[in-house]
Amino acid sequence: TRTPVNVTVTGAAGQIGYALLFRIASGHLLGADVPVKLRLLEIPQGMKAAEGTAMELDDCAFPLLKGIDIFDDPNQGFDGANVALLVGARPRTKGMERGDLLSANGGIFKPQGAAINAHAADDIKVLVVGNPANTNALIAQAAAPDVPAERFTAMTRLDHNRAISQLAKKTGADVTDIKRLTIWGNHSATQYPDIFHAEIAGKNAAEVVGDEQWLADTFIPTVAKRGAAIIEARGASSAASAANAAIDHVHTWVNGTAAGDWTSMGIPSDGSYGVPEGLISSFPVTCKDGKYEIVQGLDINEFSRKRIDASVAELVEERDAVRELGLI
Ligand code: NAX
Repeated sequence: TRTPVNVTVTGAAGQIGYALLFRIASGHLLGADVPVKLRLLEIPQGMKAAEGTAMELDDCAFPLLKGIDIFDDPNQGFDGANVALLVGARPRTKGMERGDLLSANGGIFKPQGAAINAHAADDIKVLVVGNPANTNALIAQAAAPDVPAERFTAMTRLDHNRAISQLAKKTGADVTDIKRLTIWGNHSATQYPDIFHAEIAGKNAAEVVGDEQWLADTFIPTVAKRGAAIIEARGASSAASAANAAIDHVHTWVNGTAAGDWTSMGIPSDGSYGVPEGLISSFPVTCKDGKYEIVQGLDINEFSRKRIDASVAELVEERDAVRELGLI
């Protein structure tokens, strides 16, 4: 029998948390043979609702779930964590300036990074879901100097999955026929979903589509603004699809990408593709044995170059702003 893996989830009482926890407990995060212990981290006002969710988790009698603990202290919440999903964040409210948003989130992600540094297991892997995800990941990482920087990642898998689905709809292909799609840059409206290296049933996706106008005017904005469209339709932001993407991100990181395919993850740049070193930006990556590598050698055309550069410029601005606020 395997030792249970400790999975910490912040924002456990929120809507993504509610969609996420049951799938972690049923084995979708790490595998059908991997027992897990859940550590739920909330703020004091969220504790009671988190307890209610824990009661429901109990009521599922999940064979793989070996324990649930609930905390409002990050030092306890991250104690012994092997995987940390940082979902809880401060949303942007009406009239909030970007600086206010960044400093409110700094107040969450800086202490959480410090708690991870001090208390998490040596093999800790961190996924930041809470927005602004890339920059929150940068803040947490900067507060955890003893943890290898590459263990801090930000979620662009929802964007990746959205792009696959839109492309499948456009071309009549099955989602499983689509490979090698890439989200570049920031998880924001400036993100760039790139199909120039993607394949549909082995054929180049851009050639199958054959319509640059559709790419520029429909595909890219539909993917980039999908979050807003969901809010408009549902009256609440994406939750089950975001939880699903978080499951996919960690599952792929731990268990690997399929041969001939890759995925998109927000990861610290090593300078590849002209993205300044240290920025947490989305790249095409392959995963193997619990590690990821940036796919190298892709030819970046002019259409792609200017869009990648624009999203990366936004990441630079966010980094400079949090630097100025003393958060990194
Ligand atoms: P909710 O507001 O439903 O839940 C957030 C939960 O976090 C609340 O229960 C709150 O009490 C808790 N929380 C706040 N501060 C905390 C702290 N310091 N420690 C622990 N818990 C804390 O939001 P939800 O819809 O679940 O969304 C969570 C985050 O995901 C938001 O920041 C949202 O913007 C972000 N998203 C990111 C996506 C991505 O693709 N990267 C997509 C979906 C989603 O919009």
